[in-house]
Amino acid sequence: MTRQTILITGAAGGVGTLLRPRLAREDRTLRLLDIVPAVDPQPGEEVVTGSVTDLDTMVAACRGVDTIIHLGGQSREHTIDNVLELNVAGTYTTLEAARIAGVGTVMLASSNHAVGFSPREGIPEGGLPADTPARPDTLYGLSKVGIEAAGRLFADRYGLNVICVRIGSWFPTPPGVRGLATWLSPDDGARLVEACIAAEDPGYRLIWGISRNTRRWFSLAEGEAIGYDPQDDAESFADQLIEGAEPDFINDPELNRAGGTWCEVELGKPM
Ligand code: 15L
Repeated sequence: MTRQTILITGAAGGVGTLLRPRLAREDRTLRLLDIVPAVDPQPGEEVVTGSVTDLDTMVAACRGVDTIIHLGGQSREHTIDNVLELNVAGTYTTLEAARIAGVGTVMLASSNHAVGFSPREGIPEGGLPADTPARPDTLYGLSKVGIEAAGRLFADRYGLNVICVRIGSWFPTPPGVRGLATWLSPDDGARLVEACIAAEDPGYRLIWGISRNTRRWFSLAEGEAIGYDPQDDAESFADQLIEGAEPDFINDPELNRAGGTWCEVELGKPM
């Protein structure tokens, strides 16, 4: 088998740090790009320091790359200038570099906050579809809609394979009761990335990035269609997370919209 090269942007962040050991393979190079150097590089890892907004840096980083896992950018609510620059322009630059360098597939980290105002009420059996129309809850969510649109543009114009993952809550453990529905475990996150790497000519896709949570209300079908088979369930944390009455995912406004409390935060105020 020929050696694979995977470029991870935002590799020094929380998700990149969870992914690195889980994606390590003898026949694979992980190229780790971030504005600060990724710590403690292991055999098979290459460290690149630079910004996803710089085209020259990105074209150089994309050389010989099979798949890009694009995590780099702003991960919280921030000013409009900040999220447009880091997320929309940063993703455009990453896609343009992928095109120039002939990269096969780009996985884009979108977010549940691109559709954060979607209500739990009235969703079809099987869950909220992964291609639910944009309903951003924040400027951050708006920038994630822009990321998805940038991916669509490059797929339609140039035939680039682009998989946008509307990530739920990708953390070591579910963050609070909402996480019982939205959690993406570290191991399932790696399974999802492996499915994106293995997908042959997927074209443009939107999928949800969550685990097989008992209380999920987001569809897994679109992820399963590219081979994602999540094994973890936030339910194993339910006893720790639920204090008192059972949570009401149908009526509680903190739980029954995809974005949870992000629907109420002050727009443009850095978190
Ligand atoms: C996101 O998109 C954020 O990047 C992350 O920090 C979490 O807040 C996550 O969504 C979530 O909704 O739990």
